[in-house]
Amino acid sequence: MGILFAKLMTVFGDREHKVIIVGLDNAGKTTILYQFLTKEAVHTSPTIGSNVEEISVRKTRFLVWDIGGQESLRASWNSYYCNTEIVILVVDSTDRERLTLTKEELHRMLAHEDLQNASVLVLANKQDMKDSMTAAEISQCLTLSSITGHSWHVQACCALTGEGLPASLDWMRSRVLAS
Ligand SMILES: Nc1nc2c(ncn2[C@@H]2O[C@H](COP(=O)(O)OP(=O)(O)OP(=O)(O)O)[C@@H](O)[C@H]2O)c(=O)[nH]1
Ligand SMILES: [Mg+2]
Repeated sequence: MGILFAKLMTVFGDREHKVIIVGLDNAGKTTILYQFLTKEAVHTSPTIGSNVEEISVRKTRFLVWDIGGQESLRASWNSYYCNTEIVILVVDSTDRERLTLTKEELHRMLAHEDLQNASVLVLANKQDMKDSMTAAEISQCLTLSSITGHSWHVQACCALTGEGLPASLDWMRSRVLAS
């Protein structure tokens, strides 16, 4: 009965689903958060701490936390994990040098007990830049296929134009409605 009630609440849009946006500094997390919200590219500065916004997708409400990605801030990412349903990992698709570091952060995160039920959306951002890696290349470098305990998806996008972001929100919505 409890599960049925929770599902009905979800369908009628009464429950917020917690989402966190993580990734290295300069990946484009804050630009994505505000592109989700306003459908425009905003000017950003490096995030110290976090930003939080509510985003609605056809009556499904997400509470989206955008967390600063600078090295000194990464140790505190885990304070945001509790009750998270979706982790969005943003990757700067031109940043080949730090992809291994991103991979380590991703796999460390997914081992955390507070994220055991979370789904993972990897956004291969900055697709407008020439020489950006494709979503398939990033998927391979991050060894996403080795992730078995979490539902995951990779999506190419450009936070400046918003390309790829509506499809990302659709995936997020389908995930929370399915669970
Ligand atoms: N060319 C291009 N630039 C982008 C894109 N997305 C973000 N940027 C730029 O990348 C820079 C960093 O973007 P932010 O959104 O502030 O990055 P962040 O991941 O929030 O960084 P931290 O808050 O330091 O963790 C800004 O100059 C953005 O305009 C994109 O898709 N294409
Ligand atoms: Mg930021």
